[in-house]
Amino acid sequence: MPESRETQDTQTSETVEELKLAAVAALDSAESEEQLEIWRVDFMGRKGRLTGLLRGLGGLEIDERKIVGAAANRLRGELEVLFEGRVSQSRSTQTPVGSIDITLPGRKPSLGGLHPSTQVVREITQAFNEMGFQTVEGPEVELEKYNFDMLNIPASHPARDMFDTFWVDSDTHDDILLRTHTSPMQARVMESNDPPIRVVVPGKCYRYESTDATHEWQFNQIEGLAVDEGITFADLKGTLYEFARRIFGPSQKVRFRCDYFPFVEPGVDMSIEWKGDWLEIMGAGMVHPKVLENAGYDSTKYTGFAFGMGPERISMLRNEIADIRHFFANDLRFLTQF
Ligand code: YSA
Repeated sequence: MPESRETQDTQTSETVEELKLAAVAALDSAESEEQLEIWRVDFMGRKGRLTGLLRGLGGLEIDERKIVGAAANRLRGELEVLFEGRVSQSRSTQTPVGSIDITLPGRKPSLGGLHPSTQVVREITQAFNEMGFQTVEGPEVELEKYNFDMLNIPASHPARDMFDTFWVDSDTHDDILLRTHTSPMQARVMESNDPPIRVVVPGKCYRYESTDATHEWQFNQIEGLAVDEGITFADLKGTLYEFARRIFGPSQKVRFRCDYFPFVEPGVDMSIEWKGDWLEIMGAGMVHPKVLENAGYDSTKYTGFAFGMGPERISMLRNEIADIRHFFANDLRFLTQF
């Protein structure tokens, strides 16, 4: 009868359930491999409690036998998994003295490495350090004043269009942005130091622009600034020739062409000869007198030169990397090649 079978099913599956509760509790309290083995024999062994339950199935009606048998077999599977888990947990947490196999060969621990951007940034800054430039760093979240105004780029200046800027939402300020270049550090360094100045400034920059093989929305730049009495354009060229020699090799040809940046006068870009072509690697020039004056320097007494380059682009040239987006895609197949 349906009613009595239902009652019987409930009773027998409760028995499986009771066994499950007892087995799980006993497994939880087993504290050593010996106790785990005792548990295995008690519950899963040939004369264990689960085997006893399965043997008792013979006395049940065929329908009941099917139901309880299926539940008991499911329980066997579950208990086997739990047991294996506890055994491997116990082996991984306990390394009893004497159980170490000293004949096993040593394994090399896997070490991380420096990101390719970090590598090229360090190489370039070190080259300038050896030429007497000190490395300084500055904020990536910057004030409009330093990123633009103090660099002779007032709000109305069309040169602001050169920089696609990420502005930072703030209830109290509308003048905070992610720096579009490392040049704001020219103003910050001059504002808080007297000449002579010779610094290089590596760091991340951000531009709200579409990405392609040579443009990322985040990238590094390395800024350079030298200010002193009597600094001329010859010092700029000599320093950058020496940089190219150190980074690209002794016979590297370079080319300077006129370029425009509001914070220099005159302004140039520098290209290197690469596989029969000229490739631009940085902007540079003599620091504009207004930029010197904005920082409180006497522009009749002091002159200076400055430059800004993209280290990822330089790494791309030297390592034949076709797409700048590899640098920040976080793919180990790329990163581990450096
Ligand atoms: C110019 C004169 C100075 O006296 C000092 C600095 C400068 C450079 C100026 N601040 C500037 O940012 N110029 S730039 O827009 O031409 O960028 C300089 C370098 O940064 C580029 O040559 C390029 O190597 C890199 N760069 C610019 N936008 C990039 C980028 N790299 C990757 N992705 C981008 N979206």
